[in-house]
Amino acid sequence: MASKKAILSKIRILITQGFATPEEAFSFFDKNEDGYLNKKELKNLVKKAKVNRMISGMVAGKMIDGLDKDKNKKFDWSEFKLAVEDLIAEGLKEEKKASK
Ligand SMILES: [Ca+2]
Ligand SMILES: [Ca+2]
Repeated sequence: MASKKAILSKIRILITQGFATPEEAFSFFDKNEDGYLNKKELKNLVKKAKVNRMISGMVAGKMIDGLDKDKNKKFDWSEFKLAVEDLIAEGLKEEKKASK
């Protein structure tokens, strides 16, 4: 099974390279336009990031468990933004390590 790091890096690449801004990614995956990414919508994002379909539901669930601050089982924009900022910061660290 793919490591957590590999999965997060795929998601980061999707958001940073597939979309001009994180806002754009958020509204793209918010299919029902309620201002939240629920587990199903997040699962779509994970699939789109080319994470193995077999584990996409689990990955989406884990993201919500770990990053859903107000525990309403879905991401609002501020939660998503924090998650993306973390992902990008993590990516920069990796790049620094790799260039040493
Ligand atoms: Ca939604
Ligand atoms: Ca939430």
